[in-house]
Amino acid sequence: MSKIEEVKAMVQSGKAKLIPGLVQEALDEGNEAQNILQAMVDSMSIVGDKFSAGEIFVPEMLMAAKAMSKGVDILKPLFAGQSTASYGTCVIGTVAGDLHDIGKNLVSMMIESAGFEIVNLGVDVSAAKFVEAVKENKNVTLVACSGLLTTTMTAMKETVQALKSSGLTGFKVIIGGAPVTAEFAVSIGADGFAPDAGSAAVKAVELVKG
Ligand code: B1M
Repeated sequence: MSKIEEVKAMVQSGKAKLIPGLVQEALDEGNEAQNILQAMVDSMSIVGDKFSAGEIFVPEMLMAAKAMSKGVDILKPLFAGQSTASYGTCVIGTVAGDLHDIGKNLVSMMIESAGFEIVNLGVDVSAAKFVEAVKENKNVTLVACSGLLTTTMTAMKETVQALKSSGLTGFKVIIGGAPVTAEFAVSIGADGFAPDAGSAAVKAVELVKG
């Protein structure tokens, strides 16, 4: 089994302690950080499918998530600081009621590497907290909202509405996450949508540049 396949298998089985070493070994073998990341993303979709099929339960899903986060920690410095541009501050969070943060953290990492300062509000972030963060931080040019649950799409709508009716200006709102579509983004008044972390960074720059 190649190192990258080992990373994939160990993320799936939630072996968090083994992951940093394996990811480092995969890098040392000459694998691209992007390919290692993709292997871990693929693992999480397999985990999701097994959860849907009733083969695994929430604790296993949580362990796989912890394992992937450990792997992302090793890869993060390799994605950092690739841009010399400065596009202001991006406030990012997962919307109220939603605890999923791996995708949000990847989006944050890619937006940061595109040239934004990041204020990461974490998970289960209320609409009011997003608005407060725009008020409290300097030069906020972008607000990024992530959501993974169909049930929290209403929280995303409330967040976008709260931001747009706050009277605050100078920033754009981008949304994304597995159940989110471009049509949904338009329907709730968001300025942009992206299907994955890489395209979120591209869209972020496009929105802020105008
Ligand atoms: Co949850 N969960 N989960 N879960 N979980 C999903 C999302 C699910 C699809 C699994 C399934 O049923 N197949 C399902 C949602 C179904 C739905 O609503 N449509 C689900 C469910 C049901 C639940 C619970 C309700 C389970 C329960 O308790 N019975 C519960 C809800 C808890 C809550 O949030 N209130 C729950 C809990 C959890 C854990 C806590 C155990 C854990 C999360 C831990 C963590 O994040 N720290 C977890 C996990 C790990 C998953 C799966 C398996 C993996 C998610 C993940 O990290 N994917 C997931 C199944 C799946 O995704 N196939 C599942 C990898 C990540 C890189 O991808 O997050 O999609 P993703 O991010 C992508 C894109 O979506 C996009 O870019 C990212 C990278 O390219 N993106 C953006 C994300 N945010 C963006 C923002 C943008 C732009 C793009 O702009 C701002």
